[in-house]
Amino acid sequence: MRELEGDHQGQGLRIAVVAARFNQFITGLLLEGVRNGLSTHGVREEDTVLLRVPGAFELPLVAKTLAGSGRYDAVVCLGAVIRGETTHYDLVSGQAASGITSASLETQVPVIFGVLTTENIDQAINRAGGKMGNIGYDAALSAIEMANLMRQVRDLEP
Ligand code: INI
Repeated sequence: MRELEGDHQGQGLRIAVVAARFNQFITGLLLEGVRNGLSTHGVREEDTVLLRVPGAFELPLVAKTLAGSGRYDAVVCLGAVIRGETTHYDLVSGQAASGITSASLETQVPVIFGVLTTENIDQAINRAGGKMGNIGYDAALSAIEMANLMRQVRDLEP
């Protein structure tokens, strides 16, 4: 059976990043992880763009517009929704997740879910460069891998 997999070579890829300002002390750390993941895998600074939105709820609109523009190979969404901090945690995190999924499916461009949804601040810190790694870095690698896989998917013979 033929097997296809995206690699982590980012040379020539154009990547857009959308970052929520809400809980910026966490999303700023996620952004550092994304920058690190992209640059260490060959994505050039001039092939990237960063857009900031108020909160995770606003990520899908900007992500979908970028993905549908035809200018980017992948879009990375960054946010931090912390249950202890909000009564509408489920609403914000659920809408962010379903909106990001729709943005990707409707444009056929990878839109990566780099949104932390945690019970408390400590869990968020642990996943934003702490003992559990940095999901921003992981999101950057997912963006590169998916962009490269989708190129192969589009090139498949009928
Ligand atoms: N936005 C977040 O990104 N994380 C949160 O934890 C959060 N809380 O706690 O409410 C949050 N709310 C703001 C929301 O994303 C929108 O910006 C706001 O509702 C305006 O549409």
